[in-house]
Amino acid sequence: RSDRFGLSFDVIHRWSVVDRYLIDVANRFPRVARVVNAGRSVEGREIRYLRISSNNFATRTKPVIVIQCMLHAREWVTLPVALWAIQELVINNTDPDLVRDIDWIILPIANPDGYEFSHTRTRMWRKNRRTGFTPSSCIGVDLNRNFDFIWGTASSNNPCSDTFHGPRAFSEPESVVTRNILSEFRTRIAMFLDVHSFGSLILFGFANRQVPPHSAVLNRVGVQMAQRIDAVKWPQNRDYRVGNSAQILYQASGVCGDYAQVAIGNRLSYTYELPAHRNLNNINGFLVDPAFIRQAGFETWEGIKVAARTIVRE
Ligand code: ING
Ligand code: ZN
Repeated sequence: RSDRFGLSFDVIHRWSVVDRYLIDVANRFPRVARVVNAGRSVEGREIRYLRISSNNFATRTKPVIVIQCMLHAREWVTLPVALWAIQELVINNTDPDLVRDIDWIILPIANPDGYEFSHTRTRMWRKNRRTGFTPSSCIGVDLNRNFDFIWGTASSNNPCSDTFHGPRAFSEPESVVTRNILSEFRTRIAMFLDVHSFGSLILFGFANRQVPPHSAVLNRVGVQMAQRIDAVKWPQNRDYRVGNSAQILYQASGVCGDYAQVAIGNRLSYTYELPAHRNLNNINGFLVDPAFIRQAGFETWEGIKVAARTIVRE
């Protein structure tokens, strides 16, 4: 039995623990889960993701849903979203229809170097750990400005900036991993989710204020997800807001979700901003309340399931 198999939701696990877990899941559930070695980070960590499918993606007409977390190092609360999805789909098999009708790709830690640096040195690190921008001694590219969608127009060319877009689009191996997932499955991807924090937002394209042709559909499914999360969320957290990223947050360029929106051709691409840490002192929103880890996994998955079933139905 698999009763005690799985990662706990009382702490935010380190990269090496999660990495080993992906391999263990694939070994233990070989009929539904496979691990893919997708490439190496700047510092040489293997970036792995899980493919979850009832028949190893063989049904070419089956929709694919991609869940990507931790593109930004300090956004630790996004990790339990990936781990909760793996738990429900693979270990508990809570909703067999979701594995029967959909193929899943789950990338829990898209930026492993930055994530580890955020654990060991600088908690508020955001970027990857690219070096070599001489004469600047600053480190790191903002991976969510490094994608090839209006790259370099609303981001920084200063390596010291937290939104440094890198020397060119897709200069970073971590963003290339995501590009490769998108180019492998293209329009078979019915929904792409890039999970960030914080702000309780569900954002869609485009970050230059232009809206995709099917923005009414993006908005409708986004609102469905938001309403479900709001129904089960902690009462002290804000309601989710849904909308165009530039309109309800700020303008940006080279963002992953926008590149994905084009790559998957008028299907569903969202950037989630999970809730901020909230307590009476109103401390930094990137910090994680340990009591919220399980809830973050649970409530976000509730939202994702609503969209997944809408995709299957429509
Ligand atoms: N926020 C996103 C960022 O990359 C975002 C917000 C996403 C803006 C998509 C525009 C488009 O800045 C965080 N927290 O990273
Ligand atoms: Zn982010």
